[in-house]
Amino acid sequence: MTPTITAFERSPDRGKGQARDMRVRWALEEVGQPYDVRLVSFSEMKRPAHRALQPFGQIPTYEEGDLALFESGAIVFHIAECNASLLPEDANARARAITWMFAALSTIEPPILERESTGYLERDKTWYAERLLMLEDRIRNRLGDLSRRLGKADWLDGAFSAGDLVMVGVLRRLNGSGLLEEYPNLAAYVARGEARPAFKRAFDAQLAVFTAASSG
Ligand code: GTB
Repeated sequence: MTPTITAFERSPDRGKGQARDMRVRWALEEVGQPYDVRLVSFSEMKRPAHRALQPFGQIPTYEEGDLALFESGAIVFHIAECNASLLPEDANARARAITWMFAALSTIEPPILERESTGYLERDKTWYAERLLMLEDRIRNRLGDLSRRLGKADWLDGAFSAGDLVMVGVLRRLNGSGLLEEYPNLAAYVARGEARPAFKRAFDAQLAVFTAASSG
């Protein structure tokens, strides 16, 4: 059964692949699963029909037969569980790959999101510059630890896994901040992820949505 995901009708990032449907698209491309996309506007996202799928009125969602999921991490996990190739078969290696998905979402992403939201919401405050420096140092703490753990390896734990997919998706949110470039092995890690054919297909698909909306 072909799953249907939701994505922004017009992504605020202008097709840079920062919205979280990108991670889901990438996972689907990695496992070779065709999918449909239902585009939603900001107002549609807040209506009861969409909230029945996503209680917080956000994208992405995932529908497959009777199953409806939200939370990009849970969706990527589901895709990885249903298809070989994104999670190792060995039980311990599989558990470690899942651990990296959680680490990406609950240890690395929060300070990155905090920095982003201060940029949107607190830019006019007298203490903005000071807070930004503090938040960037928090991110550096996490990136430093991650960089040491990755070392010279290509991926976090052996072969590319859903853990890497989610981690690269999270680290990409630093694009344009200059922070990632302070850790050359992490910058190279993200570039390796972005060079994967499945990433490119997913990226192009979400960019095509933005391009079509802009030219229409
Ligand atoms: N924890 C949820 C998940 O992982 O699925 C978070 C989902 C989420 O934040 N969705 C955002 C959304 O629907 C889009 S991805 N926002 C609309 C709303 O809350 O009303 C976050 C996002 C949005 C825009 C950019 N950008 O423009 O760069 C980047 C990321």
